[in-house]
Amino acid sequence: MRALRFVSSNPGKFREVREILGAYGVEVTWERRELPEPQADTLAEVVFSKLAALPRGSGPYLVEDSGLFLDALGGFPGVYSAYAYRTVGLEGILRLLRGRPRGAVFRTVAGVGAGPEQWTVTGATRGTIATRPRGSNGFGYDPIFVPKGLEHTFGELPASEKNRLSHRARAVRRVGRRLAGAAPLEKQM
Ligand code: ITT
Repeated sequence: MRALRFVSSNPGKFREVREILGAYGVEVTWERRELPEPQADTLAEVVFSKLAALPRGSGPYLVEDSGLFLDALGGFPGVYSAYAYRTVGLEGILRLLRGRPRGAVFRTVAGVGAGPEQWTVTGATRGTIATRPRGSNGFGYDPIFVPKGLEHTFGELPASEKNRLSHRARAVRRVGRRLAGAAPLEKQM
């Protein structure tokens, strides 16, 4: 079995990632910490900064960065989603969207760092923003995000359903497929 150390401050992300990669025979352990996130314009830049902050001597590591991109606001909050969540919160986002089109995309960039080797994959899920928060499953923006084709928010769906459809699941399954097709990742010296 291959193993990855997932570095993130977010327990909800860890639960999802562990479940998804388990299906590929990849065991995920969690290093709970916040990696430095520079001010950056793209999720990929943030992911490469996170990978660069990890010690070379251990790993292999998995990190990811995600964001909610609102059509009506030119993609805001996007890479600033954590900041927007902490400051204006779900209610603030709902206020910003009043009277505006409600389309949105959730995006994830996931990165694997194994010594000198670093690579990223992406995943996205299209949907709409609900008019009020609904459901208490998941975390973050889940109570207001309705994936395309469904009527329920991620907050109302069971974890298994979010893991079938989510931006993170799509990115992390790509990690799983790539690892499954690759030679075992050596523990880096
Ligand atoms: P890290 O330590 O891994 O960076 P974080 O929670 O700071 O964890 P992000 O910067 O990637 O993660 O997340 C940006 C914001 O978007 C943050 O407020 C998250 O709660 C939220 N978010 C990320 N993925 C989400 C998801 O699948 N569903 C709902 N909200 C999500």
